This record gives sequence, C-alpha cells and structure tokens, in this order.
Amino acid sequence: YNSFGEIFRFTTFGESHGKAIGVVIDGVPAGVDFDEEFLIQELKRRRPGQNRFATQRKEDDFPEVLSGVFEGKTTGTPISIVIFNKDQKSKDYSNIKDIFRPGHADFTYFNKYGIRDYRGGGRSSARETAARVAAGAVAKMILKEFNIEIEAGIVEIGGIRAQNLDFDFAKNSPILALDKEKEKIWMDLIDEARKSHDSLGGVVKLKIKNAPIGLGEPIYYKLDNIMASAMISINAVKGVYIGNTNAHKLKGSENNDQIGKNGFLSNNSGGVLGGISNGEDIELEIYFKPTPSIFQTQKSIDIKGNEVEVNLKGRHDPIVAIRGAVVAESMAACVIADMLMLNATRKIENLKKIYF
Ligand code: FMN
Repeated sequence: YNSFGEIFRFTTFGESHGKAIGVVIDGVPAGVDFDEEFLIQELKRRRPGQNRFATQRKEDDFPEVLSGVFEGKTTGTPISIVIFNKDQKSKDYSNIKDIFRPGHADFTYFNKYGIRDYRGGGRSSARETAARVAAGAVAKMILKEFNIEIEAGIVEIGGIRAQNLDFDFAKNSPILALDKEKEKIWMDLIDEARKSHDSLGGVVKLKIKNAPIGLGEPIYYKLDNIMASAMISINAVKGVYIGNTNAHKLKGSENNDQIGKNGFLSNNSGGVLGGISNGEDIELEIYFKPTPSIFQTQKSIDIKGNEVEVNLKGRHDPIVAIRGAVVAESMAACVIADMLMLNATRKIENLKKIYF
C-alpha cells in the first residue's frame, strides 16, 4: 500500500513531522547515469516557500542517496534516498490536536486507525510527495536514455481555461502557466484567494513526448488506467482525463483519430488506444481540488463528537495544483519507466536479443 509499480517499483516512508521521509526504488537497471544534481533540482521544483504563490514553509528537501549508486552509475541494487525533515512547526498544530480539519484526511485516518498524528497530517500529508519526486527524478534518468520527455503546466484556475498552450513558457512561469495571456489573470485570482484567507483548485496538463508504441499491459495494467491511478493517488487530485477533455461531448466522427501513412491525423485519444501507447504524445489533465487548509472559521467536530469551530494557523499553499504539477510529472515518469521495462519482455524476439 506504500509501494507503486511492478518492475520499477518504489516504496515511500515517513511522516510530515517525523524525523525523515524517503523512498526505496527497486528495479532500476544497472548502468544508468545517476545525476545527483538533477535529483536536487527536481526536489527544489516541488519545494514550498519559493514565491508568494506557494506556502512560505521552508523545507530544505535535500536528498541523501544512501545506496544503489556507485561512481555515478546505478548498480542494479535498490536505490534509497532519504530527506531529513526541518522547519517542523508542530506547535502550529497543537490547537487542532483533537479536531478534524475540514477537507483533510484527519477524520478518515482517525476513524480507521484510532490514532491521531495531528502534526500536519502525518503520513497523509503531501510532504510524502517529495519522496515521489525523488523516485520520479530517477525514473526521468532512465527516460532520458530513450529521449522520452515529460512536461507539465497549469491549464485552468478558477474556471478560466488556457487558450494557447506553451510548455516552454510554463517552464519559466512562477505559476507554471501554459498560457501567457492567462498568467496575470490567474496570479490575481491566487492573490485574491490568499488575501481573503481562501484557496483555489486548478487543472494541470501533462504531455509525454517520444514514448514508443506498445507501452501498457492490457487488461488490468493498461497505460491509461495505471496513469490515472498514479495521478489520483496524489493528494488533492479528484479527477484525471486522458486525451481531449471534450471527447464525451463529441460524435464518433469528430473524436476518432484517423490514420494516414505518416501516422495519426489527430490525437483525441491522448496517445493511448486499448490501454497501449500508439506513438503519439501521451496527454492528460489532472484536476486538483482547492487547498483544504484555509484561514476562515469553519465548522467541524472533535474526536469525542462535539461540534467545534476550527481556526487554522500555519502556512499553506493558496493553490496546490502548481506544486502538484511537479508531482504529477514525477508519477508519470515512474509509470513510463515501469511500462518500458514490462514491455521489453512481451515478445520472444526481444528476449532472444538479450540471450543470443
Ligand atoms: N493541503 C493543505 O491543506 N495545505 C498544504 O500546504 C498542502 N500542500 C500540498 C502540496 C502538494 C504538492 C499537494 C499535491 C497537496 C497538498 N495539500 C495541501 C493537499 C492535502 O494534502 C490533501 O488535500 C489532504 O491530505 C486530503 O487528501 P485528499 O484531498 O486527497 O482527499
């Protein structure tokens, strides 16, 4: 339950206010160039406190690689990466020790386990997603060998959608905006939400380029169902759409991607047919709910069932979709790395290439 993937399989551990979080990644082939600086940079991209659109909590997120790498190359043994927690202001949480915060996992975790780690949500906290980003960075090192690239950006905030998608612009935008024209409008909405002690949801668009044909294992390990599972497992994600997000409104004649001798004439399928990649860009959208921690008085109950008013303290993102985009990229990288390795054993001629 704390592991993901079949061959490229990672297991995360740790709690938000515990000593450390981390990940053990199994199934990484030997001989992959291990770029530690890239790992550090990826964690930096997810890290809070970088600008006013993200929480001002200062988390260093410095990874220590404990195993699986020797002289700059992976060794084929488990890669373990640990990130020690700093800047834990557990006292920010003491006033909600026995109270269930609306929109958080407090209610369900307490009812399920009967134990309450009130300090920032413990295991349910999105702090865990830093460990996924570490796994994703290693997956990206594998994908680099195949020239497979993953890019992501914000396509919608506050019900306002991007018109023109520019992934290069998104890379340098503080809110990863895919549409230059919408960047300022979205920033104003985020500022407004923060000033009114509220929060916003958002939609991330993800594109995977240069994936080969054949990734995905029908019937229960399809590329699209595992990709959706990977995304929904990210905190605050409530929906995933593969391909054209208007497909359900179209007619078959409009939605089918016709085929010419040079390939598909459109990509409404989002690069997946029958659960298998078709060689087109793999495209999906990921729908994040608004940050649950808001600084307005809310109604809730305590662990004894008494009605109470909740007033939160601490530092929180006014929108989680932006940092969530980096986590989504990382999960996608893990899925593709896994699918690449699974697919490698699906034809006898592939096996013969290895053994003869
Ligand atoms: N929720 C908060 O209330 N405050 C945060 O600062 C916060 N940061 C997050 C950062 C990332 C990268 C992600 C992906 C989510 C974050 N969340 C934050 C969302 C909560 O962790 C999540 O909504 C909560 O645990 C309940 O889980 P659920 O929304 O998946 O049902």
